Amino acid sequence: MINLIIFGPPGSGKGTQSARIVERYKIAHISTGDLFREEMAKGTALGEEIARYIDKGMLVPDGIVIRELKQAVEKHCQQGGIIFDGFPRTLTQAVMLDEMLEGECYPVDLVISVEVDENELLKRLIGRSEDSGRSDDAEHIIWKRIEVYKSQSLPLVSYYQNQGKLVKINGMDPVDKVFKKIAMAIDTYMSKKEVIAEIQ
Ligand code: B4P
Repeated sequence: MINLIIFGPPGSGKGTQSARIVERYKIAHISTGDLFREEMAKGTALGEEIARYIDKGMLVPDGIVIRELKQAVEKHCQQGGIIFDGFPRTLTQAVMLDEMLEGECYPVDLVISVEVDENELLKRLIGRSEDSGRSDDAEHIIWKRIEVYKSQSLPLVSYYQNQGKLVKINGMDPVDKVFKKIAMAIDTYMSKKEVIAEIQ
């Protein structure tokens, strides 16, 4: 049983690495980005509201995010563990997650912060835009998303450092190499309950 958060700027590889983590550790995957894209694809009123934020590179308001997430957490929290991908992205969301997991569920064990420099983020997301069809992968929107990450999401690094749960991973390497580092952090935690602060 292990509950993980994968955290990082847009394009740092949260979705890419989550898929590998799920395959290896057989835990549930909750991606707020995927939940929102599904809702947008259904063309519901909620989906249209969500699109108004995502299309501009802004965060979806906390109220909507928390409502959507709550159901997913309740469904999975008694099972073998969860990886939260792209959530939390604000301090309010982080505090809400801690509260949501109290009682019936288990707390967050590790927060994997994947660090990638801005030029590399831009290169990856522009590369993805060629076939993703994602409205938020246009260059001017990518810059906006990076700016939003710095102002609204980066404060979470000290929030989780203060809880002694943060592992910084250098995410500049190829996908397999980044995954090896993540797996080392998870395996060390699972076998010794030790949090490695940083893996270059
Ligand atoms: P997300 O779906 O979370 O997506 P992301 O940040 O763009 O990407 P990710 O880091 O997962 O990158 P990926 O693995 O795909 O969010 C989308 C939007 O939804 C947000 O901007 C926001 O508006 C909204 N949202 C989501 N959650 C929210 C929340 N909690 N609160 C409010 N709003 C929320 O990788 C990107 C590319 O890089 C891919 O093409 C991949 O192949 C490539 N890549 C990955 N790792 C690589 C590596 N090591 N080397 C080379 N290329 C690599």
